Amino acid sequence: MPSDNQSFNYFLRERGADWDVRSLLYHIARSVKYINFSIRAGNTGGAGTENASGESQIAMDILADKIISKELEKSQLAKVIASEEQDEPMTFKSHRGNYFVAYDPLDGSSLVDANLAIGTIFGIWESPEMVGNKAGDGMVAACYAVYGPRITLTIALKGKGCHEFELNDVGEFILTRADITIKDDTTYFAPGNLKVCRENPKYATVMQRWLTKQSKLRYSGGMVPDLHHILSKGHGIFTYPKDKSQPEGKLRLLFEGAPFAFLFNEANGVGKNQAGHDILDTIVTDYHQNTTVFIGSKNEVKAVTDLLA
Ligand code: P6P
Repeated sequence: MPSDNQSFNYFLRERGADWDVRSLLYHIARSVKYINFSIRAGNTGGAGTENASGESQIAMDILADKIISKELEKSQLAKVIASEEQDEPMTFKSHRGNYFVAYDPLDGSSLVDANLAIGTIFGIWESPEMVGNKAGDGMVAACYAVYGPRITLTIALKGKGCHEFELNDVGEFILTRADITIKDDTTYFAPGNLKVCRENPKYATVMQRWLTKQSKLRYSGGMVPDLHHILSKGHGIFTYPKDKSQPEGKLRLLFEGAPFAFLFNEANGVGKNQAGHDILDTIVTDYHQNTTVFIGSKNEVKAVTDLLA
């Protein structure tokens, strides 16, 4: 159990996190606080624009993106940053650090007008040379925020586990769960892209498996709270297969798949694609490339990707 009131910074120092990574995470935590305020005060209306993936943006997508890019600029440690909401990465030549940070500023933002939980996702790599390498090469940390009844920030550091912090009433992130571990089997499922059952009977077989097992459905349409549910309960599976209109899948490799695969690997879970390969072994060809996503309890992910093979 974590000791009382262990602050974000104290915990990272105690776990021996690299100073620069701690500093980047400090700025990320600050951006999460500002985004949280903007969600509670901001308008949920559309911005009339689209992001690089052709998804319509709401005003908060753009505000969250600005908040994060400003904080990462202040850190002086990110040489290149890439946002799901921007076509091209941003380079800061004068920065002393050489890190690459990819982020999804407000994942599931279309759910905010329904007052459902949404989130922000970050991946941190030690250098900006990404194209041609595996998505997991040089990845040093990943984290995500959930804006729900509680504001949580869950982080994973390479080889140092996966840990949850909660924003308290004086604006500090305090440790709530250290060394989160995912069990190998599960009775929860979060099935994305259900329309695939019609074009791929094997996906229908997967649904039948879960109904036969009398597993419990836990799916909100927001990847961040849906995956946080798995880390919170200690077991589960989240699936998002490809379909004819999205042959590489819908979710983005650098902004969603790789950060969550990294987090779940650090929590003894797995993050695979539909072929059953580790998402982190995917070769990066484009900042906005897509991936299929099968994340959670390792035995369940294996059973499901075997059924889809
Ligand atoms: P669908 C949200 O737009 C998102 O990118 C993920 O957060 C979520 O898992 C997925 O799309 C939901 O997709 O097809 O169910 O709307």
